[in-house]
Amino acid sequence: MKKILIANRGEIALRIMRSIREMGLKSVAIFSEADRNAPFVKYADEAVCIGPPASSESYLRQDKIIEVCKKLNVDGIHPGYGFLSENAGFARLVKQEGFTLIGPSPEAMEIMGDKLSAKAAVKSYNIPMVPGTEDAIEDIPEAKKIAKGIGYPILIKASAGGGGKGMRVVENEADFEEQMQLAINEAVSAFGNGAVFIERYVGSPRHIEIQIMADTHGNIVPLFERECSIQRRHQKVIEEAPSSVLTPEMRKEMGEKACDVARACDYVGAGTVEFLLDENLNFFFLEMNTRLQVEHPVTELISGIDLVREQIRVAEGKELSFTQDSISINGHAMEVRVYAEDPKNNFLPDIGNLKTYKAPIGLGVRVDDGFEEGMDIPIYYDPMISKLITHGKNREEAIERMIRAIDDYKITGIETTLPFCKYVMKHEAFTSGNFDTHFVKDYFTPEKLETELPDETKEIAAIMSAFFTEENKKKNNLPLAEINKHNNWRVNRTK
Ligand code: MV4
Repeated sequence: MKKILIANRGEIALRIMRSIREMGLKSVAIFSEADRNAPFVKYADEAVCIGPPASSESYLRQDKIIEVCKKLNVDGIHPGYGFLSENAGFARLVKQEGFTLIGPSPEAMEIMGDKLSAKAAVKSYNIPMVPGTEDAIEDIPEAKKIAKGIGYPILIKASAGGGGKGMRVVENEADFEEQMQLAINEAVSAFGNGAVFIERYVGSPRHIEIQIMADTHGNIVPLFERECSIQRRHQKVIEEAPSSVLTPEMRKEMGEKACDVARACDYVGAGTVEFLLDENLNFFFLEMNTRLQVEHPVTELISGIDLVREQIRVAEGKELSFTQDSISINGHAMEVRVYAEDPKNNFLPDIGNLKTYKAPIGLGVRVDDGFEEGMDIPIYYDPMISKLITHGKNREEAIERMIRAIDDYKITGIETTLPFCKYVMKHEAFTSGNFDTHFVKDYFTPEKLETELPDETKEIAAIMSAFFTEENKKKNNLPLAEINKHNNWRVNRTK
């Protein structure tokens, strides 16, 4: 491949282009009218505007993307995450038109895109799964019998769902019928597919996922785990690698099972196998994500492997550049997602202008962002501004570095989730490693965030303090040093 089109925007488009450039290849950006001045557009070797701001008229326009590929002699397409990245129809179209999709086959996307078909595909591989039904439930009395057998509480999940959409907890048999009907209705309206199934409800799980890489020569290698339990409404907020609870034995076992899941769908490229971990550290396969994930940088930092470079190599038919024996975990990495959301106001999106934007730098700090100072955050897309990632020799150092980097990150003009992330970094449940997916609900309220005074208020306070110091000095005729002994304004104004 010589030229790759990135069918995405923002930080991930930029991140992909950096690897493309390092490999001596050319990049093509597509962009919407809302992204005309975005850094990823300027960074690309070529860039084409493909439509108005709405995703449905730009980043999701399969026909226009193919048109650009033909016109600019593109060889491969990298879909990033979101948008068309897990769209089997798009993967098929790309192939038909003679281009290479940097990702797995349409068939693998299809199998893993449906939870029941994923379970069926891995059945012969002896993958641990939460006890539940293998098929969609249709008959209510029959389903009630199964639920009773599993034991309440149970969870109803939509087969076409994922990332937590279309899930309902049922506490007892009396609620079953109503909840099942609601789940089916929700699944029909959200996914156009009413298939739902039952699982035992794991009450306090941790979310642990395994990154895998597979090539077309039959090599599949697990690149260790990521711990993603700190999330809010199924939106991950903090991710890290490695997990502080996995033993080397569990890591090996989960890695092997993740490779089996990949094998079950002839997976090629970078993929992620999600597991739930219960209170007793039993793990269960949940689903497989057939794309490069938002949180991939933590894996890159602990493994030293450029996942995008490997994706491109694999798409070219090359072998993975590493083997299981050649890789090991180096230190600890932590990622926080910086959203344009106000944690003091129920995480309401706070899009607007980035009046000040200064990203932190220094040893062990990586920022994957897609904005510059003075830019507007568009209302049309996900409100993620950047990902702040730190690397240290151990977890403690990665956390210390994260707190420093959060303090060094200067953003004004909009509220961000940075203060919330700092709160988590300092919380005992987090630092001890003793937390689950309920962390935010259990430990966070807006009052937990110290209210930082606006800069103008601090300036006024400093001026007033200086003024009265002078006044006092005149009145009392005291030397300034004597007054300042009792006056801490210089110190206090920065608090
Ligand atoms: C579960 C579960 C408890 N028991 N399955 C949510 C996202 C989707 N991938 C699966 N999810 C869950 N499945 C059983 N049988 C709890 C969750 C869950 C969750 C999982 C991972 C991370 C955050 C979560 C938040 C709420 C619920």
